[in-house]
Amino acid sequence: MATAGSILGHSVLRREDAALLTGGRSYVDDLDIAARSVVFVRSDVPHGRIVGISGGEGVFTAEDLQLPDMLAGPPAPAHFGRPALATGTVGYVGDPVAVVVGDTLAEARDRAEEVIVEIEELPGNADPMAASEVVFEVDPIEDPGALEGADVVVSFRYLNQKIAPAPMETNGILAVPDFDGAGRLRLWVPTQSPFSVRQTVADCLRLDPDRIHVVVPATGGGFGAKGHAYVEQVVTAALAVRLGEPLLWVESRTENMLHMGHARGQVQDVQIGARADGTVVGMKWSVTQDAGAYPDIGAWLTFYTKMMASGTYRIPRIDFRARSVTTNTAPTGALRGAGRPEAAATVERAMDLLATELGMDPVEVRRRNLIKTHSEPVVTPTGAVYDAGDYLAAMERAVELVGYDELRAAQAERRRRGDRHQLGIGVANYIEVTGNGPSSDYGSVEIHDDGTVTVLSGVSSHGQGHQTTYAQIASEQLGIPWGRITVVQSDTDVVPRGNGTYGSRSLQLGGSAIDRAAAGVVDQARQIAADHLEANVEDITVYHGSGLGVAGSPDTALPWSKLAELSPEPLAAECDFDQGARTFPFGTHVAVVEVDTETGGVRQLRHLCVDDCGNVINPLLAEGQQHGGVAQGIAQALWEEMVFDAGAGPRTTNFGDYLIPSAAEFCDFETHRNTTPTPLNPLGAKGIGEAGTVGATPAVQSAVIDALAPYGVRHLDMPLTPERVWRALAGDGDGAQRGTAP
Ligand code: MCN
Repeated sequence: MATAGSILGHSVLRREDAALLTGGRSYVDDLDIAARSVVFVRSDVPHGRIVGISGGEGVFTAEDLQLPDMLAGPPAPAHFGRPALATGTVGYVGDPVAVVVGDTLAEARDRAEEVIVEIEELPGNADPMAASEVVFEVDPIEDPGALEGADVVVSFRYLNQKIAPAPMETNGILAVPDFDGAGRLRLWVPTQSPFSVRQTVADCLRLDPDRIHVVVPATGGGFGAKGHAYVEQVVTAALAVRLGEPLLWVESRTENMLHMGHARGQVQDVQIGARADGTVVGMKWSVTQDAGAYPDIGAWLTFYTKMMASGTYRIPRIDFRARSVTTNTAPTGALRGAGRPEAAATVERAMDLLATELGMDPVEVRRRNLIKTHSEPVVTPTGAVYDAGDYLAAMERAVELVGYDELRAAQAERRRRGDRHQLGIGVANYIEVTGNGPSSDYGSVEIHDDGTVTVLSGVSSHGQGHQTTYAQIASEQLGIPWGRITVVQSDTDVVPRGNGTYGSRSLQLGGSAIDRAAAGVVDQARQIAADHLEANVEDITVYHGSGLGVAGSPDTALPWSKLAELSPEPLAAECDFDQGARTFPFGTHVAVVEVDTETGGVRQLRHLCVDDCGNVINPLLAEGQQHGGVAQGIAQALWEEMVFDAGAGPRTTNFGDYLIPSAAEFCDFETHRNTTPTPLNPLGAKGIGEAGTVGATPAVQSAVIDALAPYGVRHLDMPLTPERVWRALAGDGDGAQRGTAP
C-alpha cells in the first residue's frame, strides 16, 4: 500500500476540526432555520395499560398519526420493531406516548406537562433472568460433550451490565416539508446512516425515498446508538408534513439517558474445561440477552457474541446458546463493540479463572492456547473466519512493554508487606469483527477542469475523521495534493447510495471504494496522457504533485487540469467496493491498578495496549480511536451502569447519577500497534473504531480482581465501584464469587 513518499501512514492533522472548533459547522439544534418545537410526552411508569390521554394543546397521539410500526430493519429479524407512539400499553419509563408542538421549546415543554396520561400500572421487570418472553434465539451450537477430556472445569456466571451510549450531543431532527418548493421533505438528522433514516421515514410515511432528502449536520458522537432512525425522528417528520411547517425535536439529557438504546445487558452462564497443563478442551455458553421492552438490534447482537466466543484461542469445541428476552427497560441497542465486548470479557475471565484454578500465571495459560500466527484464514468452532492474525506477537509485545515480570515482583513485594494499596495486573487478549453490515459501500472520484477533485462516500462520519483519511487515500492514487481534494458524505441528494458508519466498516469498505474509484480515474487518465504524448499506456506514470507523464521523463507530465480538458468524458469513476467477508482486528491490553484495601477505591496506574488493525492510513486518527475506545472500555469496568430498581424504575437518568468519566479520571494511555495487513481489501486495513471497548474492559476488570486475590476474591462483577470492592474485601459483596471453582 504505502510507497516511499506516500501520504498513507502519516499523521495528517484532522481537516474537520477548524470548522467544528470555530462554529463553522452546526449541530442540529443550532441550524439557522426557523422551526417550532416538538416535545414528547413519555411514560413515567415502567409498565402499564394506557387508560386515557387528555389535556394539553396541540397534542397528537398514536391514534391521530396512524403510523405503522417501525421495524428494526436488517440484519434484525422481520418481527423486530415497535409502535411509533405507544398504543394500548407502555413498556418502559421514557416510552413516547404522545407528542406536542409549541412555538418555542419552553412552550412545548409546558404543554407536554399539561397532558395527562392515565396509566393502569402493571408489574415492571428489569431482570432478564426473571423475564419470560423470548424474542430471539441465535442458531445454537449444540455440543453437549464440549468439555470431554477436561481435568478441570470452571463454571461461572458473568454479568455484562447495561450501559448507556451517552453521546455528547443528544438525539434530534429538524424536519422541513417542501424545502425546495417541489414538495420534497428535507431532514437534518444527527445519524450514522442517512440512507437508512431516509428509508425508515419513507416506509413509515408511505413516501417514495426520492421525496426525502436527508442531510447529516455536525454530529456529536453516535457510538453505535445513532445507527438507525428513532421513533421521535419519524414522528417529527410525519408531523412536519401533516402541519406543513418546519419542526425541531432535540431531546434533553434525561430523555437521552432513558430512551437511547442501552447496551450490553447480558447474563452468561459459562463453563470452561482444560487439561491439567492448561490446554483448553472446550467451553459451554448459555446467554440471556436483555432486549428491553421492544426487540431492536440489541436483541440480535448475540449473533456476534456467538461468533467471537472462542476469542484468540484454539478452543476446539464450543456449545453455545443465547436467548433474548423482553424487560421493562429501553430497547437494547448497539454500542461501540456491539456484541463483541460481551464475548471478549467472558473469554478473558474464563482464562483468568482457569489460571487461578490451575495455579498458573494468567499470561502462561493464554500463551498455551493462542491460535498460531496465520496469513491464511482460520475457521473457528463458531464458524468465524479470521482473516489474518498474529496474536502471540501482540501479547508478547504488550507484556514486554509493560514490564510484566517486574510488575509481578512489585506486586509480590506489596503482598508480602501487607500494604494498604495492593497492586493488580490484568492482561486481556481480544479479537473482534469489523466491516459489519452489508459487505460493500460506495465511493466515487471526479476530477474537475481546474484539477481539483470531489470524492463522494456512502459512509457517514460522526467524529471519526473520514474527511481527512479519504482525502489521503485519493491523494495517494491521484498524486494530487491533499488540499485540492474535497470529500462529501452524509447527504442523500449528493451521494447516490451508501450503508453508513458502524461496525468499524468505514475505512475498509468506504476507503477501499475510494481507492478503487481513484485507481479507475488514473486508468482513464493514463490512456488520455498516452494518446496525447504518443506514448505507450504502460509507460505512463503518476507524478505526485504534477500529473501524469512518461516514466523516467517527469517534464512530460500533463497536469490534471489538462487531462480533464483533453478527456471527452468527465474524468470520473465510482465503485461499490465489496469485501465479501469481514475482518478481525485483535490485540492485547494490559491494565495496572492500585486498590485501596481500606476504602475499596481503585486507581488505574497504567493502561497499555498493542492493537493490530492491519495497515493504518492515519496513525493520529487511529490513535484517537484507540484512546476513545479505551476510555469507554475502562468506564464500563469501573463506573458506568444503567441501574433499575426492583420494579424497573430507572435510577441513573442524568450525569449526576450515571458515572460517565472525564479525562481527569484516567491515567495516560500507552497505545502501540502491530501490523498484520488483511488480504481482503487493497488498503490491507481492518477497523480500529471499536477495539478499545473490546480489549480494555476485561483488562481492567482482571486487574482489580487480581489485586483482590489474596483476599479470596475470585470474581467481581462490573462496575468495580469502591463500594463493591469494599464489600468484597469485607466478604459480603454481591457478585463476589469466592473460593475455588465448583
Ligand atoms: N483508520 C485508519 N487506519 C485503519 C483503521 C481506521 O487510519 N486501519 C481511521 C479511519 O480512516 C477513520 C478512523 O480511523 O478515520 C476509524 O475508522 P474505522 O475503524 O473504519 O471506523 P469507522 O470510521 O467505521 O467508525 C465507526 C466506529 C464505531 S462502530 C463506533 S461505535 C465509534 C467509533 O467508530 N463511534 C465513534 N469511533 C467514534 N469516534 C467518535 N469520535 N465518535 C463516535 O461516535
